[in-house]
Amino acid sequence: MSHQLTAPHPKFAVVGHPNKGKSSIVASLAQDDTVQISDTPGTTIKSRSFPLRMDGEIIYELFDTPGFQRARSVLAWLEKHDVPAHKRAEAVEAFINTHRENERFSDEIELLTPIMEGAGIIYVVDGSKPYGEEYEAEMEILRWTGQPSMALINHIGENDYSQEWRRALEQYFRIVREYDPMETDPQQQVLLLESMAQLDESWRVPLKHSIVLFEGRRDQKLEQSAKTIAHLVQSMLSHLEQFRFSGEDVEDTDRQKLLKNYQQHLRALEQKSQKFIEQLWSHQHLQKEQESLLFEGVDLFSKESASIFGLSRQEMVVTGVTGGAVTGAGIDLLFAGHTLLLGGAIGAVVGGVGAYFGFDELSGIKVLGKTLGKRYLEMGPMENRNFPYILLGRSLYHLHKVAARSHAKRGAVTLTMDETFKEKWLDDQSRKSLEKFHKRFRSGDEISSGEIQAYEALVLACLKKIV
Ligand SMILES: Nc1nc2c(ncn2[C@@H]2O[C@H](COP(=O)(O)OP(=O)(O)OP(=O)(O)O)[C@@H](O)[C@H]2O)c(=O)[nH]1
Ligand SMILES: [Mg+2]
Repeated sequence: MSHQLTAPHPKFAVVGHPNKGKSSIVASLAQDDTVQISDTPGTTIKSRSFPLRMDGEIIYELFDTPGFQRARSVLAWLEKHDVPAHKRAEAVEAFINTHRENERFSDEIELLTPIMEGAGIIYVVDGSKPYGEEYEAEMEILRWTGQPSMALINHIGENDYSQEWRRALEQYFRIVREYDPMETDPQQQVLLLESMAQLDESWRVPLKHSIVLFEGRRDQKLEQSAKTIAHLVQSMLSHLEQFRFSGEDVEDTDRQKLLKNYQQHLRALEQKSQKFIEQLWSHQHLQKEQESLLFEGVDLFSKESASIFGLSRQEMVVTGVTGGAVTGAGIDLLFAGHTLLLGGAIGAVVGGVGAYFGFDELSGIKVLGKTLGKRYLEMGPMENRNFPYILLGRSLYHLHKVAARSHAKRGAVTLTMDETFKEKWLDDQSRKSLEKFHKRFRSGDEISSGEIQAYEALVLACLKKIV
């Protein structure tokens, strides 16, 4: 019948004991970084729905719920009613109706309500803590609801009690899986969606569909990211900054002002591009918190940035990009075999290196409009040959961090990187291919849309090596 077509989308209530990672799992599955997560038990006090939308359509809906507080009392109430198995769900309904106004059971009412309204159950436990009988009342109550259910073992701490958990959970749940909400491996997500699809016949089709969309959306996000980065490189390299000066002669302060404006403009372009990519990967929260994900203290034009992301002298020679303003390239990678913390340790590691971007090394300065009343100084396009690689390295590094950041992560972003990052995305061949475009971008000539597309494809290929 046609009502099949309008069947409601699958819904899942993520339930369990307080502080076991329920909200973290919701954040990871709904790819939503606004879910409230903290190490204080009882953080979630209201059930909240997180629909996963793709192209305006709700694919599935997850309910974040408070943890059980009085499971034993609830179960005692239910058991007092001593109903046959086919009436147990009605007893749960009766419990909700009877205690709706009762503060004592507000957490249980909150978590049972979406289940009784048709949500499947995802029961979450912490496999790093031993199993205990106190969980049995919770699992028993869930059984009384009669709704399809599965269990997820999360690991918050180091210890591993998953074997005993598995044995206990399998008594109550047909499907028991491990899941790590801090992990962004798309394969893990797909495997879980496949398990969820097994819970109810009518969810199979929509959830299979969601897997296809999910994978397609990841490709879209990668392509969109490559486009954004390609556009960033092109617009930075070709940028012309003008500065109107008033006096007869060009003063040193005018030149400095122009350079400052030029650099500011490029920094702003990079930031805008990063925000766009964060949004694309659903990390709006990073912006709301005014938390800059990256490059705290590692300025676009700093020697640190050049030494981490730029080409070494040897790479410049191999790529044939010597000549022009290459000073920024004069730094070979100085760190080897250790992990760096961006923003902190880098200064210490590369301190003492003299060569880095200076005034003239970005671009020459022209004086325009000599004969007219208005006179301008102009800077650009970018002449520094190493700059596009530094910019690409920074952009890819940022993307790699954003794409790998779980939506369940909260708090400060610790950024560590090692000297192999550049090797991961850049080899001799891709460097040579990229260089042809960089040369075009800094020529100041009109760039055709075909060229831009070809460059985007190159960036996408580099980007796929690191995500
Ligand atoms: N390292 C690690 N920490 C986790 C993991 N899952 C959850 N946590 C942390 O455990 C704490 C509790 O996570 P929440 O997701 O808020 O747990 P909850 O079950 O929703 O808690 P309540 O809402 O209080 O019932 C938070 O500090 C999380 O960051 C995990 O897989 N690994
Ligand atoms: Mg919670």
